[in-house]
Amino acid sequence: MTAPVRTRTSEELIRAEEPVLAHNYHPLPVVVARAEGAWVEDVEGRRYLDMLAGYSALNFGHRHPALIDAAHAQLDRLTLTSRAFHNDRLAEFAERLARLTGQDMVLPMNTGAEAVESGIKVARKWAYEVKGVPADRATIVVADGNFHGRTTTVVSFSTDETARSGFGPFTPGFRIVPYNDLAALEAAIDETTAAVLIEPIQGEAGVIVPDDGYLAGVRELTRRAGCLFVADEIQSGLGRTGRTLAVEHENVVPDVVLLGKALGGGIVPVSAVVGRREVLGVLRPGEHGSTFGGNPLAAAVGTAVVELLETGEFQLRAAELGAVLREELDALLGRGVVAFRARGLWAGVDVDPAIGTGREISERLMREGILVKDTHGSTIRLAPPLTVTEAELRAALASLAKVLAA
Ligand code: IF1
Repeated sequence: MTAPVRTRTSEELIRAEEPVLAHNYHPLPVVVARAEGAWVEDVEGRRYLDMLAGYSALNFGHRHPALIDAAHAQLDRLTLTSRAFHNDRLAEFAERLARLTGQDMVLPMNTGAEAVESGIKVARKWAYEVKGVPADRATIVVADGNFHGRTTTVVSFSTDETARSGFGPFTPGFRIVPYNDLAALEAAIDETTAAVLIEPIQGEAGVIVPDDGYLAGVRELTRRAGCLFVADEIQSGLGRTGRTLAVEHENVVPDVVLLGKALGGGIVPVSAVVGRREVLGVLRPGEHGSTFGGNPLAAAVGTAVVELLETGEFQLRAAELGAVLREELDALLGRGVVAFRARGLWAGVDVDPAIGTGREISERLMREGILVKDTHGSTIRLAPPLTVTEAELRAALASLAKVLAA
């Protein structure tokens, strides 16, 4: 890699952001300048093991050669057409993504929040046109503690006051029930219900893995009630949990699956709504769209991502290394770790609050050369690239042990 012209230090760059960059984040004080695989390097050349992987947008690591090659090749040929015209990359992307996820049709979008918005629109339209819900009466049932993005409609049904407060008035038509509670879900569904929208594992809430049988129960309830099961796999999907989709752990096939993050290979934003023909088939020309959705560069990278997942090797790695992660975290129980939840290469770790907040632990880990991100309170989340080696993973957990013991 060629070194960029160095004009400012990390400290100077952090200070330079303050007056010109909206303060909607509070990043760890590390300024990343280069990255490869599971490793990132800051402006001064310090190296860190990336145990966050861009919130799972980097499931295949930084700059995976196959993905970079696909992007380079496409950059040299065609990058954007808009959907006013066809492009020669989109058919293959849709065919292979639908096959990978066991669905019929694909609606390509860009960001996760857009996929969620699109899923909501499609579910509502399906409710009016197929189910026969009276106009403008459709409801969507969601879970307490959800995280589905930042748009005004999506924060309308958030239960996180920080994410919501100050952004009203909100979009109506949502009912919130406790997560992992089938009885509450059943009680909330009625003849106006278009869909149940949930994360198969709640990420932002702290990697909350529902009880065995919950996802199968949601499938059964929605089938019986004649409403859609929409699974937000934007964070849980594409290999992270040891399967292509987290719903596969319960052999569940939702009516609609929302994908994002890793679908763009850590290169470009690529998201998609994938679903049954009966559902996505309700959209007709002009009713929904996006300037960038399905662009040839996104389709080329997305196809290369699907190709990596078609081999099954990343899902297998996530499952095998997930066992290592679980073993290492088990050993920390009572040694600074109060509790943890894990599936595949993804864990939410509750640290003894007496040791520090999640933020403080994250800062101490940063000084040990390990990058993680806190979530609420004293919880940190671990989600390394699926390309991480067992030795790197164990080293990261050894650093966590050291920080917790200090
Ligand atoms: C932020 C968390 C991760 C998601 C699920 C949709 C979206 C997300 C299940 C929207 C996005 C993000 C976005 C980022 C932080 C982040 C996050 F901490 F909030 F929970 F990943 F861990 N569905 N997740 O997790 O996707 O529009 O961002 O592409 O908003 O600060 P997006």
